Amino acid sequence: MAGPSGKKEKVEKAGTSGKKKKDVKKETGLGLSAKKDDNFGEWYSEVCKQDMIEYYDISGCYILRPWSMAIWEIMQTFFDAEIKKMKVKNCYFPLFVSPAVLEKEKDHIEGFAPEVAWVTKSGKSDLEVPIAIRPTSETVMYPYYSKWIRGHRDLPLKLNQWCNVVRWEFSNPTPFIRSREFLWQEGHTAFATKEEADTEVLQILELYRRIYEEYLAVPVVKGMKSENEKFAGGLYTTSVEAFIPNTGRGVQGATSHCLGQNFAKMFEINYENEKGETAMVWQNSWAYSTRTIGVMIMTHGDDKGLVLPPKVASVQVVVIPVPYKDANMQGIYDACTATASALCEAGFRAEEDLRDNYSPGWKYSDWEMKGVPVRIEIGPRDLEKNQVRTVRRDNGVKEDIPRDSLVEHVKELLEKIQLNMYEVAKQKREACVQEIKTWDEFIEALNKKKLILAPWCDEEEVERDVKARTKGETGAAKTLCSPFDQPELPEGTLCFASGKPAKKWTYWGRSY
Ligand code: 87F
Repeated sequence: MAGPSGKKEKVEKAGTSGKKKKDVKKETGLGLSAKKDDNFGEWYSEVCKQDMIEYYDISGCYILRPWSMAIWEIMQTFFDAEIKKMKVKNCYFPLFVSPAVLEKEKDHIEGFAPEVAWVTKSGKSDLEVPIAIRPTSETVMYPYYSKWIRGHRDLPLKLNQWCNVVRWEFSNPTPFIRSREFLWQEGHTAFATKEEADTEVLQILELYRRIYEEYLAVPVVKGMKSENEKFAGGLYTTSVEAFIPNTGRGVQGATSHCLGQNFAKMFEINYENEKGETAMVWQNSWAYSTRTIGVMIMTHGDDKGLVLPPKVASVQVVVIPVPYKDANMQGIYDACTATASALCEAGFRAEEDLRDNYSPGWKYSDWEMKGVPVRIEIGPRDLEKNQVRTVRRDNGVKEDIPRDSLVEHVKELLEKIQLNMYEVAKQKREACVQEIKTWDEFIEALNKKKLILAPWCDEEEVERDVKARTKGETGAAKTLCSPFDQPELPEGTLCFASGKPAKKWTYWGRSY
């Protein structure tokens, strides 16, 4: 199975190199060797490898370990319940696509063709017809939409599937952010009217905003993609865009497309309306993927490792005994177990760490690396005073709290952490936003890794020109989105790149 493009693959080292050094680190609990501000790429890969990801012997493919899969499942539970409220139903279509179906919508597939992976053999014999692996499911699903939609009573049709897709990318793979196989949900809906489709596009986009801001504590901008950056097969594309200050790169967080009637034409998705006439449906498609987890790690992680927002952490509180010589060991251990149980009963995800082959200090570093939002320590003095000590992962603040107010206190603490992580991330992003007016200011801001907000004439040719003029080792600058929340655009404002009258404010930057 490989892309038919014939390009030579860059071989990514599997996670075995430098293993000795890392093992020693793990044993001593010394933590990460790379610093987030010094070597972001190395830092990110180290943090991921600690608990979230295992590297695999196929470049661009990663094992999702329980620590990251749990985060995916929490987001999935939220989103799945929300779309069910919108009457979207889950389904499952096959992984394989026949070439005839895949290539039915030529314009849409053309630009993507080099990334499509093909199965060409079974055992040693060549397949009569090679079979593609889905990179997305428009062409897989829409022939059946054509079959299932007959009359206006069959509309709207709203389906979603949770699945994996494969895109054989050649630019450098990055865990969660750019992998050749990834998990996502893809929603595909069909309506009688454009108005219904337009409304749903924004409802879904709002759910994506909530996943990022309320669950992952990552601030995003909602907006419209440019003509160059939209999904070519559709009418318009909306997205949520995040920004990584350390690299100065934007990252598309999720997309919600209005497909218009392009696919309906291609796949003949027609129905008989109330007047007995044949009409074409209006369609949307929308997706978010495991990329969300990568954006979260990049946003919040620090030199000690992961920092998990409480709402998605599979362990929100870890309780660690701090035994001293001659202390009442059993009493301390029992208090730890009782504390974790009380928290679990109150609906939190809590665990005690009673491993007797590690020191408390080692355990502190270990759980800090894993990003658990709150650590509770219980030592002899705490036992005596009927209190516990809480330590926040996000800012290190310690507090002694009476055991009889444990549950209320932890509830408040987790809420505070969730909010604070969002606020801190938002401040860091805001500090990177730079409004510019001229080309020189644009280039200066780009070199300073800013998130650029610029007045733009909204012409495809001009965006292509900006890309060409900024092409370099670190990739060209492009539009991220035009925010729905537009600052005032004074009359007579000119486009920073073309000098023509500006039509809107648009975010620009390099991106993932
Ligand atoms: C790669 C290979 C083949 C992206 C691809 O965003 C086809 C494609 O169609 C392709 N990479 N796309 C665009 C996907 C559009 C759309 N699909 C449904 C979404 C949301 C979910």
